[in-house]
Amino acid sequence: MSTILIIGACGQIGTELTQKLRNLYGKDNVIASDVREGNAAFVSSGPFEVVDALNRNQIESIIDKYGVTEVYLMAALLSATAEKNPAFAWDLNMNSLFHVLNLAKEGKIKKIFWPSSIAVFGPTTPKEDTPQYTVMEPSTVYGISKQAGERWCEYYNKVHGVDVRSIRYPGLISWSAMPGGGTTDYAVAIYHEALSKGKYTSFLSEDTRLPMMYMDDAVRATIAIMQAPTENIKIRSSYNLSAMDFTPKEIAEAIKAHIPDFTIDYVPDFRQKIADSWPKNIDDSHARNDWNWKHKYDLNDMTTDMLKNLQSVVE
Ligand code: AKB
Repeated sequence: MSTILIIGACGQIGTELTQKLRNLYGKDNVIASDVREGNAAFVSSGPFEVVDALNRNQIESIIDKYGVTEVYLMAALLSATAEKNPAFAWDLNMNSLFHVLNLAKEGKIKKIFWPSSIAVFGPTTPKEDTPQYTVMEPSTVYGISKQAGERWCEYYNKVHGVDVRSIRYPGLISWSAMPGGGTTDYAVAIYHEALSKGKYTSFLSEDTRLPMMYMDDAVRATIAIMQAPTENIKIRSSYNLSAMDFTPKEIAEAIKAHIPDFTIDYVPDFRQKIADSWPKNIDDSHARNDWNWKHKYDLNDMTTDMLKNLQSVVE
């Protein structure tokens, strides 16, 4: 039986991942942790510890306390925030990874999940159907840290036998927790503001196409790659993963099908340049072949589900 530690459990992915893992493995076998206490309901649904991802001793003492076998390292600074604080982004994104890789190398844990991102690609990468193996010259602080992290994951697997598994997440859309500091965050904010104000000002231009995924699919993929037999995980850097791609104009049209009076305008800011450096859509055939990945949600399914869930939270 696995005992799981989630570092960064109060973030956008961690919130839903923790609940799903607790349903699957039992609440006492899934230890949520974050640098500060999360909301009371979340913290009271199972064990919670305050853990700074940069403090190796703290991580190690929680591993010892609970007999942790698997770590999901979800703490990171995302693309927009990282541009504003490069030194801290590099420190957090790299050194938290080294801590868990080294703990695995020393035999303290058996398996690691570490998230990478479409941000590993850059302006010289082919933008359509971006292949698994291609030119990778990321031009953002976040992308550089994820690209370096991927190289270290593969190195620790090949040289030290560490069982580390990773996905290059596209932009993630969810209703239960807000994202923080990403370039794809507009695709979450737009639903909130469609319901609360009936209008939204996009910080990306109307035709900026990016790869995206509903959180339900992202959490399923994360658990699927961790549960797959070792021999199926043939890529130890990180897997391309894809579900849908759309522009701000297209997501606005999908919302208008439910809220006919909804309006959108466009005032691009510094995040436009980040988005312009990323792919429009992704070829994820390796994930589909190696561990049977299949997405469920397209733009219309996601829009229906997002609006239904957000409305029930507001009511
Ligand atoms: C971001 O926008 O920074 C993230 C990502 C694509 O990794 N959502």
